[in-house]
Amino acid sequence: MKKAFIVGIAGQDGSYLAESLLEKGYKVSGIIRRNSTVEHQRNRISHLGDIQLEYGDLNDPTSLDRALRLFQPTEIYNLGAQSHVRISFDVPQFTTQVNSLGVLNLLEAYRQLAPEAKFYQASSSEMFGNSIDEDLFQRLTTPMNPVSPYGCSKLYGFHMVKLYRNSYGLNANNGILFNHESPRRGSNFVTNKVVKTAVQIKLKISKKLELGNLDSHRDWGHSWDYVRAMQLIMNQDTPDDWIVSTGETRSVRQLCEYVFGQLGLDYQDFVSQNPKYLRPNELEYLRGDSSRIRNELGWKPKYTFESMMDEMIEHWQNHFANGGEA
Ligand code: F7E
Repeated sequence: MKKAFIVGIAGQDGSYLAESLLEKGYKVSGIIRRNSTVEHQRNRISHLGDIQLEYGDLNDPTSLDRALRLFQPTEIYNLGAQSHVRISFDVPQFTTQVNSLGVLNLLEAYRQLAPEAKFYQASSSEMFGNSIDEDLFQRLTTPMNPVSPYGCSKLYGFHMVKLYRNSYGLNANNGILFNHESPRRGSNFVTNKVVKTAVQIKLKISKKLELGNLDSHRDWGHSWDYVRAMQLIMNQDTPDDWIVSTGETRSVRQLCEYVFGQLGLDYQDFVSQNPKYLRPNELEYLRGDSSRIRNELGWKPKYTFESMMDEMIEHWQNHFANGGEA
């Protein structure tokens, strides 16, 4: 029987992945961190019946050992991270401990206790920083020059996965995923922040939306499509590194224009810039070349930018119609 162990199972990607693997007949397990508001911690996975959960932390190697001994996975997914780029400037050490040393801790536990398993590392397009090829795409050969503590910490994890693959013959894979969103995205990431606040403005619960840089460009896909890419990567016999992206790019301004437009509003009447949301250093432009995973593994996203944003708008409309918290 296939047994998946997911670090970060309570997060956006972890919850979609767990759901999808359960449907495919996997036994699914994961670790969650201790949190003072226990009610909020399992929001994204409370609808999933049959998963095994233990407390654990990437920074506590004993908890990783214990989990691997207990669950004996055939597939290990590391989706755990301090994943907020701006916040990584406020807590650079913590970000590094989780996103860099945490990966090392998990790789060591994997090497020693479950070396027959396959391993997936959530690597990120933030590792590219402002490098871009002449045709305005990023791909595996594009130099990686990160511009945030988050990007630097992820680059360490990326290289360690390759090192463990090459040194110990492990089936360890990197998926370099570009931004991916959904109704389950935290509302301090720009897509869900814009959608949630625009719906609040439409309902007159809110009057304005303050953002940082409106001119940065992102390649935004849907988390549901991206966890399917993770599974395709893990179904290969030979370990490798893969780019997962839509190949389209839009600015934060275009995002606002679309979302407010869908609600019959003009974003320019409500959106202003607050320097508080600017970053000490910004990654300006992301657009990924995912032709290899499309051609070789047959991956194709189901969502378009528009259908994804429409789903997120509907989610927040239903949330407030049902008396959900502002
Ligand atoms: O920012 C700009 C901001 O925080 C997107 C993570 O999943 O993707 C994500 O990182 C853009 C940036 O995502 C606000 O400056 C403007 O240019 O939604 P975000 P991110 O930083 O791209 C990568 C691939 C990851 O791996 C990360 O884990 O939007 N922006 N105004 C804003 N961003 C936020 N959060 N809030 C604003 O008010």
